[in-house]
Amino acid sequence: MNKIAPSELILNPDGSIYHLNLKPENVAENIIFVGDQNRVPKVSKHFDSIEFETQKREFRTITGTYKGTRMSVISTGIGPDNIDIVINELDALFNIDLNTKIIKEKHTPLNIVRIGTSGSLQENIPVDSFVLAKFGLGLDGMLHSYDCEHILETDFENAFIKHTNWNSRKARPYIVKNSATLEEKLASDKVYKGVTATAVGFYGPQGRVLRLPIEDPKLNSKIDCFEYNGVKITNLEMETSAIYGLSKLLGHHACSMNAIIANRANGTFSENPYKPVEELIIYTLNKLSQ
Ligand code: R1P
Repeated sequence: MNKIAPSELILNPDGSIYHLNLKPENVAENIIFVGDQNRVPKVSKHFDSIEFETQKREFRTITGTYKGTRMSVISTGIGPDNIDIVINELDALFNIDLNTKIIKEKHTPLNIVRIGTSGSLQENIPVDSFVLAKFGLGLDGMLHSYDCEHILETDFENAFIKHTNWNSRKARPYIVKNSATLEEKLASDKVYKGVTATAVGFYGPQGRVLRLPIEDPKLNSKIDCFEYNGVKITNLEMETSAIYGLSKLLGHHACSMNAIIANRANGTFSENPYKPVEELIIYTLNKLSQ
């Protein structure tokens, strides 16, 4: 059995994992991801009880129970690069023995649900609504660092690349499906379903122009009208594809829930963006605990 070197799986002096500052006993198998560290207590304030809390950099964790179900809520910060850290370290806490640094024989699958904010790309998906991502469309390239071909929706990707005339100097878009089990748990007629596109930045990579011209000013409108087997690209944010990709590769279940706070198609922004986020938190916690 291969022992992982200390330089590859780094622990803090107290034995906790390097960035997340967590030990295995500090985390539940049901995990909620939020981007913003200040959103963590907005989730945990609904818990029946809290057993653990820590923070290092942007990674804040609170673990407790909600209606009797043990849950952890963790802030990931912004972007797919942070997701690489968070998911690898969470997986290590459950599936690698941190003392021997050997991969455990018994695999523990995690349930990972993101509660995020996002911009709608479709006129008919208004601000303050919820979108569940059936697929994550990665425009960020992060997953290509892993051996990942076997989990990708290649025909779907090729159709997207052709439709957008994707510039080959940018990372190849990748598409990964969510967990059908979590989708079934979290869906209802209150929630739109679609494809969540994940960008590697907030401005140029999402088509926003301030002072810099962008590589393809028509990209967002090409994305808007793309359709594959009846599924449209509904919204744009910065984490979902990386969560779906790494979760699938590591044998975990993932589903991303988006509170739509902006509509990029008609230029509107929520009058009170905290309201749909709060409503999505309550909605998701209730669905998860059922
Ligand atoms: C950008 O402002 C951030 O907000 C969105 C994007 O994905 C990105 O992380 O999500 P969160 O509100 O969950 O961070």
